[in-house]
Amino acid sequence: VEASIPEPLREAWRKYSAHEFTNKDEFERELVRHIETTLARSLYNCDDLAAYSGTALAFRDRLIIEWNRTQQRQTFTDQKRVYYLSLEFLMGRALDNAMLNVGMKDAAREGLQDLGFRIEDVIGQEHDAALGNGGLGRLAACFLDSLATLNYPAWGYGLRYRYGIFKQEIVNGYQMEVPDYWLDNNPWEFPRHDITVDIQFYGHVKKKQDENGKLVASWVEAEVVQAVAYDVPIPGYGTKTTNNLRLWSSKASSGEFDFQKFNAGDYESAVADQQSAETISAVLYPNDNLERGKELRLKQQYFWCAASLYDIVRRFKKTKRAWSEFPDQVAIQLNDTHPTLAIIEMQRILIDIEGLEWDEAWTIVTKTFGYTNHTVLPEALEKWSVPLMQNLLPRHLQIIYDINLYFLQAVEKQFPNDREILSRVSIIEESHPKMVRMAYIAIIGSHKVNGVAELHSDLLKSTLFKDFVDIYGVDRFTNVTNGVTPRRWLHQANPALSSLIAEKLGGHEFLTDLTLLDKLEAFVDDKDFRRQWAHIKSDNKLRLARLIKDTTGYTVNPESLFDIQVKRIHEYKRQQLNIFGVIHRYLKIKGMSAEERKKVVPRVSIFGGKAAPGYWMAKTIIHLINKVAAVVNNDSDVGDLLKVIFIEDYNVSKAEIICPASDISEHISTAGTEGSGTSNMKFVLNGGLIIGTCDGANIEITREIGDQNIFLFGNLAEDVEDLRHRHFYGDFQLDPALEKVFKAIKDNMFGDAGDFSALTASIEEHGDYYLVSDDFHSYVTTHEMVDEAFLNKEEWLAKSITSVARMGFFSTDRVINEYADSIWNVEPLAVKD
Ligand code: CGF
Repeated sequence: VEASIPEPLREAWRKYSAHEFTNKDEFERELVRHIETTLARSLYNCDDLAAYSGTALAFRDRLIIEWNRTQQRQTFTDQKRVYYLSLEFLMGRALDNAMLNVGMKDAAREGLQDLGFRIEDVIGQEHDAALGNGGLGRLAACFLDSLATLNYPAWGYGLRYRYGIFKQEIVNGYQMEVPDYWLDNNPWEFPRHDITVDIQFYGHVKKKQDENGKLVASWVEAEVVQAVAYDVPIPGYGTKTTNNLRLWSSKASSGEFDFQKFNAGDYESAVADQQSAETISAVLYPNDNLERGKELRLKQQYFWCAASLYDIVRRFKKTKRAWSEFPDQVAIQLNDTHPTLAIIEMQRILIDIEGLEWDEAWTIVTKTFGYTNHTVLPEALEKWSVPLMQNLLPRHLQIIYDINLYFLQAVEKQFPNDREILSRVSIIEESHPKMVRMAYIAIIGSHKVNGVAELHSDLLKSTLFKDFVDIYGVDRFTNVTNGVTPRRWLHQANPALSSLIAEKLGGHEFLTDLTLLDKLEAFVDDKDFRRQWAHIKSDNKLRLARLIKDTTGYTVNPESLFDIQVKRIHEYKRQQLNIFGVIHRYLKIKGMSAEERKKVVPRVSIFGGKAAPGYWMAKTIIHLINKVAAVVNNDSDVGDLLKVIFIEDYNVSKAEIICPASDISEHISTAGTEGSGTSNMKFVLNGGLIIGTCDGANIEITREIGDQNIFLFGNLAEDVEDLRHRHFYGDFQLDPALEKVFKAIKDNMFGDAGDFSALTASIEEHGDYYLVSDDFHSYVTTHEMVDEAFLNKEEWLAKSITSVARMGFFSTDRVINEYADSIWNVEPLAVKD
């Protein structure tokens, strides 16, 4: 490509090519230029928001220059690329991250100061890009950061929702949902009106003969919606690599509106088509770990898969390689089953459009795809009804039936005397209506399937996907334990700690090789270092105390033990266990003498997280937390000994303030239910200890940091089934301490008991599926150990430092390298300065 452009032309382009600013003065020039020309503001009317926009535009220019170069490099070297398909990318704010990743934050700080602005105020103007629900979406965002930092040729593909996850408001203790329109003032995306794809829905399938007389299927009389690309540059840290996140937006394909209808005076229905097309990418479904089978969701999934695959195939076809080389050039990772239709779409493209034979096509497909499973929760496993699929995607349903037929034939050959296995592993569930099991397609159509923590991957192999292990062998199933990016979750969220570590280790290399943190252990006994470490934690607690004051009005004492649980609200994550524990503590304090109270370790119990709008039990838990807060926080008898805080609208930018401020954080899911968890990693990386169950990545965190540095409690995964079984047959006794908690609730101590009866009944009357009562005793006694340990400040500090020093394993850089080696078979691209 390069050689085809004549040298004089190249020379002229080189001469006038845009350049990045490289110092404070150049940054200021760019900033003022954008404020005056792009934003039409001036010295006299530039507020913080305009300063933010100007700064973001200046940095965006920098990113896009490197983005262009990266894309050219990737095209010219023609190496294998990775495509990460995720319906969620929970990016948070971009400006601070961009400044740090390109290494220009200090220049920006000084430049802004020269012009009369404080960098913190400017950064604080940015709206979070909240295109995700929780862990799965945030993991995808961390992956993008690591892929760019490690110079992998990689693209993310997602949907450009007009509304991200809703904003949560707490009104009278209840969660209210408010739409989050985040696109105003978003300088980080580039609309690509030249990159559009027509996507079909509905219609029917006709068989026709091609020019060679072969019968091929063709999908006809379908409705067409247009996908428009929006590109978001993803800068790596300390590298020139800037990768691309391509988000698709939907639009009516027939132009603005139907002119015939318009001319006939039917203006409303003329724009209706356009509106219905735009609905596809309008809103992120706000469920975490729950699938509901709504048609619009299936439309979203196909729209995004088809547009992304069209793009990937178009790029491949430009190289003029043979189709058999596709898997050598392309690795596609499915983030959960949401993009499973991409497997079917790829097969359709190869057989219906490109004319390949079935087997040849299927070999290419299975070599290309990898599938990551994030959960064993049955309610999260996607199934689509056959009639729905038949109507919306008639050709895809045929292909699914064919895949199933060939697959079941092979299974039958392999297990000739086992009829049962056929119905167990069939893609089609024989229910009313019949359902398509998406996870099975994802397994059958991929060459590797991975879970996200060791326990989770083991459970997949021994329960959910056991039959498939028997069919394909164990090698198809692997584990890649999750991580977090240390750039955002240490360097950006906790700059003081990052500097202190850099000072001790002689530089910031640990940010790209987190295993270097182990050198910190040498300083555990260094008095001065400990003092600074403790000081940073106090400052971070003060910062959180200010956020709490500003958002809830409550004053908390930063000397207290900060006990934090922030994540989606879900019964399996057991915020109910936590709030019952808080009530237990409250009742205990109330019953103490003045003398006994002197020994109580003051505590602030902090909660945050959103409940899916239709998840009534989760909303009840939020309500209870807020009602308990109202009582406890206004009880002068208790004072600072206990405070309860619910932080409204928990999101990525709040997490950046919350994670560095914990003394202890809670990761207390019923054993065997949490895929991995990633906030556990963020908290420990910032020097907080954790209380947790033997679940998800808690187990590997324990292995790395040592069991003396973590507070584990509760039943083990292997005991859960038996306990549930016993409850089911009536063998259940409410824990006596929990009974007292329930009595307080029923006595209307926290408002109308009727509001919480479903919650208490789920435990004492309906089998306690999440084992709250079974774990209650060990939970509260472990909390007593936490209090005890907190009193010994020096010991606590040693635990905190040692834990951070041993967290090297949990970087997404390690995670991405594992995916690259064991699943994608891709190499990083050499980048020269
Ligand atoms: O994915 C989760 C999260 N809730 O989004 N799953 N899903 N679906 C798991 O529950 C977490 O345990 C996991 O850390 C996360 C990312 O793999």
